[in-house]
Amino acid sequence: MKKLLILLLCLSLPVSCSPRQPPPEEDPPHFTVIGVSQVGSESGFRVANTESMRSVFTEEAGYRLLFDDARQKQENQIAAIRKFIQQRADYILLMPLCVSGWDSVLQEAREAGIPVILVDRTIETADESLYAAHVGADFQWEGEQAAAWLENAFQGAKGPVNILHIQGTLGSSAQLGRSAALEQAVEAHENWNLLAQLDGDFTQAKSYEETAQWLDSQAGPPVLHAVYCENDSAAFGAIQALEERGYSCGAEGVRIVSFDATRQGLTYCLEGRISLEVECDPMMGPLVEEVIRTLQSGSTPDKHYYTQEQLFTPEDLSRALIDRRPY
Ligand code: GZL
Ligand code: ZN
Repeated sequence: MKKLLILLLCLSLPVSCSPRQPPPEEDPPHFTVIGVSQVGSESGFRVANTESMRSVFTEEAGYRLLFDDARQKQENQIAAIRKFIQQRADYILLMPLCVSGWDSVLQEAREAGIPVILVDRTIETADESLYAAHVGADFQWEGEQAAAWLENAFQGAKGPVNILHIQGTLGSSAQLGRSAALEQAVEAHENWNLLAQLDGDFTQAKSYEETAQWLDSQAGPPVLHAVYCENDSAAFGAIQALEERGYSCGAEGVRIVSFDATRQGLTYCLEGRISLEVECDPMMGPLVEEVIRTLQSGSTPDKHYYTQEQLFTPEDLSRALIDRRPY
């Protein structure tokens, strides 16, 4: 009887009948998920800017990058931000194509508790709390450097200084800043004539097309003293259209000023075809990571982190210097 009782007792005890559980998997590494909404791949600057993000936010460094190329359309950027919210990104990097139309989607990101960092370009909003920080350039400052160089180049010119203006993507903060600087300088010099403002959309193809069409639409070949190109891609397109029509670009001919200072732009400058390059540094990955680290530590980052930039003229350049540059 006693044996029966003991047997019944054993049977009633809870026992694990499955084989021994393996030790709990160490939990998968925690990645910081970064959603990146990039403008597109319209220029050498943009390609380098993307490369800078990819080289900083690697899996080895503990990041998972969700990357979207908006192909120059704001609605694609808005859709990408909504996707990053659904994917519960930890941070969103936005390179905003243009300055307006962001408030509602940035409110959705704020409601989801996801900090947004503006990279490269910035936005116009009444509510600056919609973004944690902006890392990029001061485009008005860049334009003012170019305008000051033109002022110096045409110092004491008695007759008219005829300027052709090839603008970047209309409504982008880069175009607005660089255009405002030129327009203010034209206002300040009564002998400067802004012959035309063409929309080159920051691409070589559109800038070439617009410049060629404008030149061919004039009664005779216009007398040009300077072409203000709002990025290197625009300069390459404008120079191609000008040289095809017999213009010489350089100190003895049409002064071309350009922005970005990509290796190709600096090569044109070394050759003298571009007279002034205003650098626009795309390598913002490390600065953006600094902002993320500040946020992760619970501190409040500065609102603006400006890239440091320099100017180049042919005399400043050598092949070796250009080859050493990262983009
Ligand atoms: C400026 C950037 C501009 C570049 C162009 O920081 O937004 O956009 O100057 C690019 O090359 O298209
Ligand atoms: Zn810049």
